[in-house]
Amino acid sequence: MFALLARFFEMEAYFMTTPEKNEPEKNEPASTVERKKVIFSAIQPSGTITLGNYLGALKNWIGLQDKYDCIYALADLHTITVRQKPADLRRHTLEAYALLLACGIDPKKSLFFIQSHVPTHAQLAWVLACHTQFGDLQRMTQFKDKSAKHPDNVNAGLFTYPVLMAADILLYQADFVPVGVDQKQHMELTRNIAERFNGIYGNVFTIPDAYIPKEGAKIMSLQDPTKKMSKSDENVNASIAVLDKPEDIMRKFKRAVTDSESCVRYGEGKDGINNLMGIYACVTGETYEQIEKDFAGKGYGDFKSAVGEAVAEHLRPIRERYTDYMKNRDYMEHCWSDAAQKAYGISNRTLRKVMKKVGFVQPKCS
Ligand code: AQP
Repeated sequence: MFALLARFFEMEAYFMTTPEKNEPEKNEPASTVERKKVIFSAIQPSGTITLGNYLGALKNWIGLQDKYDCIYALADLHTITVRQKPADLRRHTLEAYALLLACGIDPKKSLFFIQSHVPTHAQLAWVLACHTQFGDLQRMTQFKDKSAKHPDNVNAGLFTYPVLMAADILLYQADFVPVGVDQKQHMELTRNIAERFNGIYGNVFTIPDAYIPKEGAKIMSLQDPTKKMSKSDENVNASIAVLDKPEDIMRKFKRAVTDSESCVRYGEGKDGINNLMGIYACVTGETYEQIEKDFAGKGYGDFKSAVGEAVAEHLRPIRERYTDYMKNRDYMEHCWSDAAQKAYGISNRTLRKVMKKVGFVQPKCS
Protein backbone atom coordinates (compact mmCIF):
# COMPACT_ATOMS: atom_id res chain seq x y z
CA MET A 1 0.00 0.00 0.00
CA PHE A 2 2.78 2.44 0.72
CA ALA A 3 5.79 3.14 -1.42
CA LEU A 4 8.27 3.33 1.42
CA LEU A 5 11.73 2.07 2.22
CA ALA A 6 12.80 0.56 5.47
CA ARG A 7 16.34 1.76 6.10
CA PHE A 8 15.80 0.94 9.72
CA PHE A 9 19.35 0.96 10.96
CA GLU A 10 19.93 4.49 9.75
CA MET A 11 17.22 5.82 12.04
CA GLU A 12 18.04 3.70 15.04
CA ALA A 13 20.37 6.26 16.61
CA TYR A 14 17.52 8.66 17.18
CA PHE A 15 15.21 6.29 19.00
CA MET A 16 14.75 6.00 22.71
CA THR A 17 14.67 2.36 22.05
CA THR A 18 15.52 -0.97 23.50
CA PRO A 19 18.43 -2.79 21.88
CA GLU A 20 16.28 -5.82 21.10
CA LYS A 21 14.40 -3.66 18.58
CA ASN A 22 17.18 -4.57 16.15
CA GLU A 23 16.39 -8.22 16.51
CA PRO A 24 13.48 -10.17 15.10
CA GLU A 25 10.48 -10.42 17.40
CA LYS A 26 10.63 -13.60 19.45
CA ASN A 27 7.48 -15.25 18.14
CA GLU A 28 7.51 -13.67 14.70
CA PRO A 29 7.50 -16.13 11.82
CA ALA A 30 10.62 -15.81 9.66
CA SER A 31 8.64 -14.56 6.64
CA THR A 32 7.48 -11.38 8.38
CA VAL A 33 10.81 -10.42 9.90
CA GLU A 34 11.62 -8.32 6.82
CA ARG A 35 8.39 -6.31 6.94
CA LYS A 36 8.63 -2.54 6.66
CA LYS A 37 8.70 -0.78 10.02
CA VAL A 38 5.50 1.06 10.82
CA ILE A 39 5.35 4.59 12.22
CA PHE A 40 2.18 5.89 13.91
CA SER A 41 1.58 9.28 15.44
CA ALA A 42 -1.30 11.68 16.00
CA ILE A 43 -1.98 15.25 17.01
CA GLN A 44 -5.06 16.74 18.61
CA PRO A 45 -6.89 19.46 16.67
CA SER A 46 -7.52 21.15 20.01
CA GLY A 47 -6.39 24.62 19.00
CA THR A 48 -3.83 26.42 16.93
CA ILE A 49 -0.85 24.18 16.28
CA THR A 50 2.27 25.54 17.94
CA LEU A 51 5.96 25.67 17.25
CA GLY A 52 6.24 23.10 20.09
CA ASN A 53 4.01 20.63 18.24
CA TYR A 54 5.92 21.32 15.03
CA LEU A 55 9.46 20.94 16.37
CA GLY A 56 8.61 18.17 18.86
CA ALA A 57 6.57 16.03 16.51
CA LEU A 58 5.50 17.21 13.06
CA LYS A 59 8.94 18.04 11.68
CA ASN A 60 9.96 14.46 12.42
CA TRP A 61 6.85 13.02 10.84
CA ILE A 62 7.74 14.60 7.49
CA GLY A 63 11.26 13.21 7.40
CA LEU A 64 10.14 9.66 8.12
CA GLN A 65 7.74 9.36 5.20
CA ASP A 66 10.28 8.19 2.64
CA LYS A 67 11.65 5.40 4.79
CA TYR A 68 8.75 3.88 6.67
CA ASP A 69 5.10 2.93 6.45
CA CYS A 70 3.79 6.10 8.06
CA ILE A 71 0.30 6.41 9.52
CA TYR A 72 -0.72 9.80 10.90
CA ALA A 73 -3.99 11.00 12.39
CA LEU A 74 -5.80 14.00 13.75
CA ALA A 75 -6.81 12.76 17.19
CA ASP A 76 -10.15 14.53 17.38
CA LEU A 77 -11.66 11.95 19.78
CA HIS A 78 -8.98 12.93 22.28
CA THR A 79 -9.85 16.63 22.13
CA ILE A 80 -13.24 16.21 23.83
CA THR A 81 -11.56 15.16 27.07
CA VAL A 82 -11.52 18.96 27.49
CA ARG A 83 -14.78 20.72 26.62
CA GLN A 84 -14.74 21.98 23.01
CA LYS A 85 -17.14 24.33 21.26
CA PRO A 86 -18.45 22.25 18.30
CA ALA A 87 -17.88 25.03 15.75
CA ASP A 88 -14.32 25.56 17.01
CA LEU A 89 -13.56 21.85 16.90
CA ARG A 90 -14.76 21.65 13.28
CA ARG A 91 -12.68 24.68 12.31
CA HIS A 92 -9.57 23.50 14.17
CA THR A 93 -9.83 20.07 12.55
CA LEU A 94 -10.08 21.52 9.06
CA GLU A 95 -7.22 23.94 9.76
CA ALA A 96 -5.03 21.25 11.28
CA TYR A 97 -5.58 18.97 8.27
CA ALA A 98 -4.56 21.78 5.89
CA LEU A 99 -1.63 22.74 8.10
CA LEU A 100 -0.22 19.23 8.25
CA LEU A 101 -0.46 18.93 4.47
CA ALA A 102 1.31 22.30 4.25
CA CYS A 103 4.03 21.07 6.63
CA GLY A 104 4.71 18.24 4.19
CA ILE A 105 2.53 15.25 5.07
CA ASP A 106 2.09 13.66 1.66
CA PRO A 107 -1.11 11.58 1.29
CA LYS A 108 0.54 9.67 -1.56
CA LYS A 109 3.26 8.45 0.78
CA SER A 110 1.48 8.29 4.15
CA LEU A 111 -1.92 7.48 5.48
CA PHE A 112 -3.33 10.66 7.02
CA PHE A 113 -6.82 10.33 8.49
CA ILE A 114 -9.15 11.77 11.10
CA GLN A 115 -9.49 9.49 14.13
CA SER A 116 -13.29 9.78 14.54
CA HIS A 117 -13.75 8.46 10.98
CA VAL A 118 -12.31 5.09 12.00
CA PRO A 119 -14.51 3.30 14.56
CA THR A 120 -11.95 0.61 15.46
CA HIS A 121 -10.09 3.09 17.71
CA ALA A 122 -12.94 3.43 20.19
CA GLN A 123 -13.69 -0.31 19.97
CA LEU A 124 -10.17 -1.40 20.84
CA ALA A 125 -9.95 1.28 23.54
CA TRP A 126 -12.79 -0.44 25.43
CA VAL A 127 -11.09 -3.82 25.33
CA LEU A 128 -7.78 -2.29 26.43
CA ALA A 129 -9.48 -0.30 29.21
CA CYS A 130 -10.53 -3.64 30.66
CA HIS A 131 -6.86 -4.63 30.70
CA THR A 132 -5.53 -1.41 32.24
CA GLN A 133 -5.16 -0.84 35.95
CA PHE A 134 -6.83 2.13 37.63
CA GLY A 135 -3.64 2.84 39.60
CA ASP A 136 -1.56 3.07 36.41
CA LEU A 137 -3.89 5.70 34.94
CA GLN A 138 -3.94 7.60 38.23
CA ARG A 139 -0.19 8.08 38.01
CA MET A 140 -0.30 9.85 34.63
CA THR A 141 1.12 13.38 34.90
CA GLN A 142 -1.02 14.69 32.05
CA PHE A 143 -4.17 13.55 33.87
CA LYS A 144 -3.03 15.30 37.04
CA ASP A 145 -2.11 18.50 35.14
CA LYS A 146 -5.28 18.66 33.08
CA SER A 147 -7.54 17.82 36.07
CA ALA A 148 -5.91 20.67 37.97
CA LYS A 149 -6.42 22.98 34.97
CA HIS A 150 -10.08 22.00 34.48
CA PRO A 151 -11.34 21.13 37.98
CA ASP A 152 -14.97 21.52 36.86
CA ASN A 153 -14.63 18.81 34.19
CA VAL A 154 -12.53 15.89 35.44
CA ASN A 155 -14.31 13.41 33.18
CA ALA A 156 -13.74 9.69 32.70
CA GLY A 157 -12.42 10.31 29.18
CA LEU A 158 -9.63 12.50 30.56
CA PHE A 159 -8.73 9.63 32.87
CA THR A 160 -8.76 6.96 30.15
CA TYR A 161 -7.09 9.16 27.49
CA PRO A 162 -3.88 7.04 27.53
CA VAL A 163 -5.92 3.89 26.80
CA LEU A 164 -7.34 5.43 23.64
CA MET A 165 -3.83 6.52 22.73
CA ALA A 166 -2.62 2.94 23.24
CA ALA A 167 -5.42 1.71 20.98
CA ASP A 168 -4.46 4.24 18.27
CA ILE A 169 -0.91 2.91 18.22
CA LEU A 170 -1.48 -0.81 18.75
CA LEU A 171 -4.19 -1.10 16.07
CA TYR A 172 -1.55 -0.46 13.40
CA GLN A 173 1.12 -2.70 14.96
CA ALA A 174 3.35 0.38 15.04
CA ASP A 175 7.05 -0.10 15.66
CA PHE A 176 7.82 3.54 16.39
CA VAL A 177 5.89 6.56 17.59
CA PRO A 178 7.45 9.98 16.98
CA VAL A 179 6.35 12.21 19.88
CA GLY A 180 7.59 15.02 22.11
CA VAL A 181 9.06 14.12 25.49
CA ASP A 182 5.75 15.00 27.24
CA GLN A 183 4.27 11.80 25.79
CA LYS A 184 7.00 9.52 27.18
CA GLN A 185 4.92 8.40 30.14
CA HIS A 186 1.92 7.54 27.91
CA MET A 187 4.23 5.60 25.62
CA GLU A 188 5.54 3.56 28.55
CA LEU A 189 1.97 2.79 29.56
CA THR A 190 1.14 1.76 25.97
CA ARG A 191 4.01 -0.70 26.07
CA ASN A 192 2.86 -2.04 29.45
CA ILE A 193 -0.71 -2.53 28.22
CA ALA A 194 0.52 -4.31 25.08
CA GLU A 195 2.91 -6.52 27.06
CA ARG A 196 0.20 -7.42 29.56
CA PHE A 197 -2.23 -8.27 26.76
CA ASN A 198 0.36 -10.33 24.87
CA GLY A 199 1.22 -12.08 28.14
CA ILE A 200 -2.38 -13.21 28.56
CA TYR A 201 -3.40 -13.95 24.96
CA GLY A 202 -0.19 -14.58 22.99
CA ASN A 203 1.59 -12.36 20.51
CA VAL A 204 -1.15 -9.96 19.40
CA PHE A 205 0.51 -6.55 19.47
CA THR A 206 3.87 -5.23 18.30
CA ILE A 207 5.53 -3.45 21.23
CA PRO A 208 6.12 0.14 20.06
CA ASP A 209 9.03 2.44 20.89
CA ALA A 210 8.83 6.19 21.37
CA TYR A 211 10.94 8.15 18.91
CA ILE A 212 11.85 11.43 20.59
CA PRO A 213 13.91 14.02 18.70
CA LYS A 214 17.34 14.99 20.01
CA GLU A 215 16.49 18.67 19.60
CA GLY A 216 13.05 20.21 20.19
CA ALA A 217 11.72 17.35 22.32
CA LYS A 218 10.23 19.88 24.72
CA ILE A 219 9.76 23.46 23.61
CA MET A 220 8.88 25.64 26.59
CA SER A 221 6.47 28.54 27.01
CA LEU A 222 7.99 31.90 26.07
CA GLN A 223 6.39 33.48 29.14
CA ASP A 224 7.13 30.74 31.66
CA PRO A 225 10.04 28.62 30.43
CA THR A 226 9.48 26.04 33.17
CA LYS A 227 6.17 25.06 31.47
CA LYS A 228 5.84 23.42 28.06
CA MET A 229 4.55 25.46 25.14
CA SER A 230 0.92 24.43 24.71
CA LYS A 231 -1.93 25.02 22.24
CA SER A 232 -4.33 25.66 25.07
CA ASP A 233 -2.25 28.31 26.86
CA GLU A 234 -4.46 31.35 27.34
CA ASN A 235 -1.53 33.76 27.25
CA VAL A 236 -1.09 34.50 23.51
CA ASN A 237 2.50 35.61 24.08
CA ALA A 238 3.45 32.24 25.57
CA SER A 239 3.37 30.29 22.34
CA ILE A 240 4.19 30.71 18.67
CA ALA A 241 1.54 29.38 16.31
CA VAL A 242 2.94 27.83 13.14
CA LEU A 243 0.63 30.20 11.25
CA ASP A 244 1.58 33.36 13.17
CA LYS A 245 2.49 36.35 10.99
CA PRO A 246 6.22 37.26 10.98
CA GLU A 247 5.56 40.49 12.90
CA ASP A 248 3.74 38.54 15.65
CA ILE A 249 6.55 36.00 15.81
CA MET A 250 9.10 38.80 16.19
CA ARG A 251 7.03 40.54 18.88
CA LYS A 252 6.57 37.33 20.90
CA PHE A 253 10.26 36.45 20.81
CA LYS A 254 11.23 39.99 21.81
CA ARG A 255 8.97 39.66 24.86
CA ALA A 256 10.25 36.18 25.77
CA VAL A 257 11.16 35.82 29.43
CA THR A 258 14.91 35.30 29.98
CA ASP A 259 17.19 36.02 32.96
CA SER A 260 19.20 38.90 34.38
CA GLU A 261 22.48 37.85 32.76
CA SER A 262 23.11 39.01 29.22
CA CYS A 263 25.43 36.32 27.93
CA VAL A 264 24.01 33.89 25.36
CA ARG A 265 25.09 30.54 26.78
CA TYR A 266 23.40 27.27 27.69
CA GLY A 267 23.37 26.66 31.43
CA GLU A 268 21.53 25.73 34.59
CA GLY A 269 18.99 28.28 35.77
CA LYS A 270 18.80 29.83 32.29
CA ASP A 271 15.56 28.15 31.22
CA GLY A 272 14.46 31.02 28.97
CA ILE A 273 17.73 31.26 27.05
CA ASN A 274 18.11 27.47 26.93
CA ASN A 275 14.68 27.29 25.32
CA LEU A 276 15.51 29.99 22.76
CA MET A 277 18.81 28.27 21.95
CA GLY A 278 16.95 24.98 21.48
CA ILE A 279 14.49 26.60 19.08
CA TYR A 280 17.26 28.37 17.17
CA ALA A 281 19.25 25.13 16.91
CA CYS A 282 16.20 23.29 15.53
CA VAL A 283 15.43 25.78 12.79
CA THR A 284 18.99 26.64 11.74
CA GLY A 285 20.74 23.31 12.35
CA GLU A 286 23.45 25.09 14.39
CA THR A 287 25.00 23.48 17.46
CA TYR A 288 24.88 25.17 20.86
CA GLU A 289 28.65 25.81 20.66
CA GLN A 290 28.21 27.57 17.31
CA ILE A 291 25.38 29.69 18.70
CA GLU A 292 27.41 30.72 21.74
CA LYS A 293 30.30 31.66 19.45
CA ASP A 294 28.10 33.60 16.98
CA PHE A 295 26.49 35.63 19.76
CA ALA A 296 29.55 36.18 21.95
CA GLY A 297 29.59 39.82 23.04
CA LYS A 298 26.04 40.42 21.84
CA GLY A 299 23.07 40.94 24.15
CA TYR A 300 19.80 39.07 24.55
CA GLY A 301 18.00 41.64 22.36
CA ASP A 302 20.10 40.69 19.31
CA PHE A 303 19.67 37.00 20.01
CA LYS A 304 15.90 37.24 20.43
CA SER A 305 15.64 39.09 17.09
CA ALA A 306 17.78 36.44 15.39
CA VAL A 307 15.60 33.63 16.78
CA GLY A 308 12.43 35.46 15.67
CA GLU A 309 13.77 36.00 12.15
CA ALA A 310 14.97 32.40 11.79
CA VAL A 311 11.63 31.00 12.97
CA ALA A 312 9.57 33.36 10.77
CA GLU A 313 11.67 32.42 7.75
CA HIS A 314 11.43 28.69 8.51
CA LEU A 315 7.64 28.84 8.79
CA ARG A 316 7.03 31.15 5.81
CA PRO A 317 6.61 28.46 3.10
CA ILE A 318 4.29 26.45 5.38
CA ARG A 319 2.04 29.50 5.80
CA GLU A 320 1.91 30.01 2.05
CA ARG A 321 1.04 26.39 1.24
CA TYR A 322 -1.55 26.36 4.06
CA THR A 323 -3.53 29.16 2.36
CA ASP A 324 -3.66 27.11 -0.86
CA TYR A 325 -4.91 23.95 0.90
CA MET A 326 -7.58 25.87 2.78
CA LYS A 327 -8.99 26.97 -0.56
CA ASN A 328 -9.26 23.35 -1.69
CA ARG A 329 -11.60 21.59 0.70
CA ASP A 330 -12.63 19.03 -1.96
CA TYR A 331 -9.07 17.79 -2.15
CA MET A 332 -8.81 17.50 1.63
CA GLU A 333 -12.15 15.66 1.83
CA HIS A 334 -10.96 13.22 -0.80
CA CYS A 335 -7.69 12.65 1.11
CA TRP A 336 -9.24 12.06 4.53
CA SER A 337 -12.06 9.86 3.21
CA ASP A 338 -9.68 7.65 1.26
CA ALA A 339 -7.27 7.44 4.21
CA ALA A 340 -10.07 6.56 6.66
CA GLN A 341 -11.15 3.64 4.49
CA LYS A 342 -7.60 2.29 4.30
CA ALA A 343 -6.99 2.86 8.01
CA TYR A 344 -10.18 0.95 8.79
CA GLY A 345 -9.01 -1.99 6.67
CA ILE A 346 -5.64 -2.20 8.45
CA SER A 347 -6.89 -1.59 11.97
CA ASN A 348 -9.83 -3.95 11.65
CA ARG A 349 -7.44 -6.85 11.07
CA THR A 350 -5.90 -6.21 14.49
CA LEU A 351 -9.29 -5.64 16.10
CA ARG A 352 -10.69 -8.94 14.75
CA LYS A 353 -7.67 -10.78 16.12
CA VAL A 354 -8.14 -9.12 19.51
CA MET A 355 -11.87 -9.93 19.60
CA LYS A 356 -11.18 -13.55 18.78
CA LYS A 357 -8.41 -13.89 21.37
CA VAL A 358 -10.57 -12.38 24.10
CA GLY A 359 -13.30 -14.91 23.36
CA PHE A 360 -15.99 -12.90 21.58
CA VAL A 361 -18.03 -14.95 19.08
CA GLN A 362 -17.20 -13.71 15.57
CA PRO A 363 -19.80 -12.47 13.05
CA LYS A 364 -19.79 -14.20 9.67
CA CYS A 365 -18.22 -11.36 7.64
CA SER A 366 -15.91 -9.07 9.58
N1 AQP B 1 5.98 22.05 23.86
C1 AQP B 1 6.19 20.95 23.14
N2 AQP B 1 7.44 20.63 22.76
C2 AQP B 1 7.67 19.52 22.01
N3 AQP B 1 6.68 18.69 21.60
C3 AQP B 1 5.42 18.98 21.94
N4 AQP B 1 4.23 18.38 21.70
C4 AQP B 1 3.24 19.08 22.29
N5 AQP B 1 3.74 20.15 22.91
C5 AQP B 1 5.09 20.11 22.74
C6 AQP B 1 4.09 17.17 20.91
O1 AQP B 1 3.13 17.45 19.90
C7 AQP B 1 2.44 16.25 19.58
C8 AQP B 1 0.98 16.51 19.51
O2 AQP B 1 0.52 16.90 20.76
P1 AQP B 1 -1.01 16.72 21.10
O3 AQP B 1 -1.80 17.59 20.23
O4 AQP B 1 -1.37 15.31 21.08
O5 AQP B 1 -1.23 17.14 22.59
P2 AQP B 1 -0.43 17.82 23.67
O6 AQP B 1 0.88 17.11 23.92
O7 AQP B 1 -1.32 17.90 24.85
O8 AQP B 1 -0.11 19.24 23.01
P3 AQP B 1 -0.53 20.63 23.51
O9 AQP B 1 -0.01 21.60 22.50
O10 AQP B 1 -0.09 20.86 24.92
O11 AQP B 1 -2.11 20.59 23.40
P4 AQP B 1 -3.19 20.93 24.49
O12 AQP B 1 -2.89 22.33 24.94
O13 AQP B 1 -4.50 20.81 23.76
O14 AQP B 1 -3.04 19.93 25.59
C9 AQP B 1 2.82 15.22 20.63
O15 AQP B 1 3.73 14.31 20.07
C10 AQP B 1 3.48 16.02 21.71
O16 AQP B 1 4.48 15.28 22.36
